[in-house]
Amino acid sequence: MGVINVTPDSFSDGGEFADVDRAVEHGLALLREGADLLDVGGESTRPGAERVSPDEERRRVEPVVAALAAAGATVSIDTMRASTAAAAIAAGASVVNDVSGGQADPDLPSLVADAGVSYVVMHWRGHSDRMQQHADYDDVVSEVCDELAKRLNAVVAAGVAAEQTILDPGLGFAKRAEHNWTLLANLDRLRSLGRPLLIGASRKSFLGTLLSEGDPRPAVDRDDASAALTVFAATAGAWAVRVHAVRASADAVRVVQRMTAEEQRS
Ligand code: PMM
Repeated sequence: MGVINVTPDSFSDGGEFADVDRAVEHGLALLREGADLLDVGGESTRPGAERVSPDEERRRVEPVVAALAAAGATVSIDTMRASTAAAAIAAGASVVNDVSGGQADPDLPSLVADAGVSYVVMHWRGHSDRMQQHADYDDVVSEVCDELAKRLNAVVAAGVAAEQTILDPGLGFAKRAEHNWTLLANLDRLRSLGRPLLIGASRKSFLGTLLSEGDPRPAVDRDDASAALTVFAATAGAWAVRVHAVRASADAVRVVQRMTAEEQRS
């Protein structure tokens, strides 16, 4: 899954693809690099970010989704709002990526149910302006699994078919670096929830901390480390990784597939 942030303020690429033509051009480049799916977002969720208005969010994403869908891409809309998701689905999106897992807008799960599109349900404990206050766990793997299972039940109760859903542990969302690493080392536990897994580690600050030489490594210089994590995610059977730089991760997935086939043969 290639990331297209149509925002002025995302943490790693804010402003780079804020106009429609550049965002579309970037999406087409990510497809050429091997992306199977493009995730278009118009609201930054970096820690501390303030919310964007519904009108502004829709204005940013709708033409980008429409152009990429018309070009034949499978498009995911990264939004917590039913109104934005509805506009994006009408423009051709076939996946809704809801980082709040149905908690931010109670109308979103039923919209997804009616539209019959795929639904990414991410682990989330509150909006970005205060999410790090909720980064408190006794046992992060058990708690994230339990909370995700509850969200899955809630969206199913709202009419979404379990088969429509994809689960995501939400790395960096109400999680400190050590929580992200523990979750990544226990993807088998998340997989045991029985749904495909999406992993979004690309360029996140826990990688900047790991690679720090005094100061954290800048976000755009974390792509090699992100691709290294793609190897782990693919080996652990993740359904997809959400990444900014696609080629290295797409290549890594092909290497893991080839190695897995070889291991099964011998
Ligand atoms: N991370 C970000 C945004 N959207 N969606 C899902 N499903 N999972 C994630 O981990 C995720 C996401 C934040 O990263 P960005 O600011 O680079 O888009």
